[in-house]
Amino acid sequence: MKMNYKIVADSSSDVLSLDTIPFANVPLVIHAGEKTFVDDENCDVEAMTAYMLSYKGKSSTACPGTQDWLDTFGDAENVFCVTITSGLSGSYNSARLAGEEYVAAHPGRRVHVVDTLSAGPELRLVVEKLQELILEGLPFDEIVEKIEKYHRQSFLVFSLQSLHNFVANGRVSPAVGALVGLLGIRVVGKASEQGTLEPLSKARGDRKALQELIRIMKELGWKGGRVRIAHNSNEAMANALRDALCALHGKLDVAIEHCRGLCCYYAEKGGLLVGFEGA
Ligand code: X90
Repeated sequence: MKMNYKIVADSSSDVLSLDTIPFANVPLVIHAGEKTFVDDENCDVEAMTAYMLSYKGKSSTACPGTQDWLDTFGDAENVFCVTITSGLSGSYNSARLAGEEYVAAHPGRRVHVVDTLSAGPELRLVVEKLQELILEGLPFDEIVEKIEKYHRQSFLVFSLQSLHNFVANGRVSPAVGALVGLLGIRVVGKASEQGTLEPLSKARGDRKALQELIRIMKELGWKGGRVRIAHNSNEAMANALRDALCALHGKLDVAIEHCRGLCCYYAEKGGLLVGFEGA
């Protein structure tokens, strides 16, 4: 029964393609002065980073609109959308409206939108899980039930060296932003249940931040489940986390990647995002 399924995720997922199921990425965009970076497969993340370093003016981001989502559905009978947190972005709302329009125009077709209340590698986990459930041949409603349960038991933790772009775009309070003003200080935290940034502690240096991340992961029920790590120019920290987790649990399903445009912009240089299966 895996007839005509499609998975569509916004670009905060850092997922560009899938091998087995039709997939589309809906880009968010990053505006900086005269420049617009569309966070799709053509986004030159290195060039964007270099430009941002030299650019001192205001910058901002924008989520996809309803039509952007609609345009990706094609003629799929069953669509699963995976969005960045509705707590910080309008992407979920656009996807929901697109779903309503699509179903109204094509009775019998189905769209389910997952508001991950998260960003980055937690979306990748959800996309990969959806792929698995579809390949198992489960009916649509059962996949909906399973994926909603799954994302409530998966989590996102982060270590960030700067919250400048979060503050500049009004997505965290200046008080929270001030946590990481000092050189060498990282704010370590998680995506809250409302899908906002929840700082949990401060750490000096990546090594201390890693200890904090692992402590929080255990608190959230990590016992050797899948881990997806995304970083902005900090492969060393990503590798160190992978090695530490493997030392705790032996054989692990873990993958590391560099963030794409949107996550790079908000995670900023040195930032690390960790999506994982907890309890
Ligand atoms: O609609 C828009 O313009 C996009 C706004 C996105 C704001 C959040 C981006 C998060 C990227 C960085 C750190 C992880 C914190 C996640 C808290 C849920 C990832």
